Amino acid sequence: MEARPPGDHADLEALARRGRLLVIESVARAGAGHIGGPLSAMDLLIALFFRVLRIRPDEPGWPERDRFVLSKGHSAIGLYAAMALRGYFPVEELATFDAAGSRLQGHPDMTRLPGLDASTGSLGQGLSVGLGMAMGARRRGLDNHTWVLLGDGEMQEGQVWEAIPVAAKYGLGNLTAIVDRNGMQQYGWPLRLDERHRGDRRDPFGDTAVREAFEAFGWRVLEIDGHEFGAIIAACEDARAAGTGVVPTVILAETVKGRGLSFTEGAFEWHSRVATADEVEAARAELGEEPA
Ligand SMILES: Cc1ncc(C[n+]2csc(CCOP(=O)(O)OP(=O)(O)O)c2C)c(N)n1
Repeated sequence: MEARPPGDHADLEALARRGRLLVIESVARAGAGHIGGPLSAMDLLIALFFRVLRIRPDEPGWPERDRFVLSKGHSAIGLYAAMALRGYFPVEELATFDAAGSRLQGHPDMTRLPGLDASTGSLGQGLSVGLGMAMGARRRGLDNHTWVLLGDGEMQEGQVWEAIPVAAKYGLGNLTAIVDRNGMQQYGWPLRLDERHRGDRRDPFGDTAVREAFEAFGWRVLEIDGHEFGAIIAACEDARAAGTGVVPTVILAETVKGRGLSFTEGAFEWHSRVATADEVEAARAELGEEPA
């Protein structure tokens, strides 16, 4: 195989395209599920599972592994696609997504699928779970890192704002939150994309308020393009390097809801929608069917 120039992430881009198609196909087969959130997070998930997380897919319970919590649990199919591509289980098993008895439930169930560190789906809880993991790792002298992926709509949940100061108080530099900042949530309530709210200081989730709030609570904030693999990996390396310190890191990742397909990008109705047979074909045409 030809060596790739440094900074070239063609392999990750191909994996992300494959992951996005698996999301569309799996949700279509199940007849239910989420699309917009899994697609906005796919580049983050691929970067994490292929470049960042210290994991052993063939030994999912390895005690020294990094911990990963998908706090925005409704994006489970995106996580399953990344895990399957990484070798946790056969890609074919994605065909059981959301079926009765499947290990791949509509929201992640850690009691069923080895490799999941948390059961999630009720928004707002994952950062608290992750901070407990990070605290436990400190107490046991582990040098692993805990990563929590949140939605920007999810940032409205009160429990998130309890976990943020507690993580700083306990000096958990080994904890990193990543916010998938796609600017949309379920029914289209605009966080930032609506001009009426842009720069509006009464909107606590406006352009700069989330950054300032994290900083006020003593976190270090990195802002990146959440679809640019080089930026994602660099930010995560930076966060890991801070792991022995006492300041937790948040990575605010600018993303596009439904990213990767012309007809799902920025479209609220694709938050939770099932592709028709024609739309699945259109997705195959756009994303390509070649194996990653
Ligand atoms: C506590 C709770 N309330 C409501 C829901 C239903 N719900 C699922 S996804 C979602 C919107 C989440 O928006 P965001 O966090 O921005 O996720 P993304 O846009 O990345 O999909 C809502 C309200 C839930 N899962 N949990």
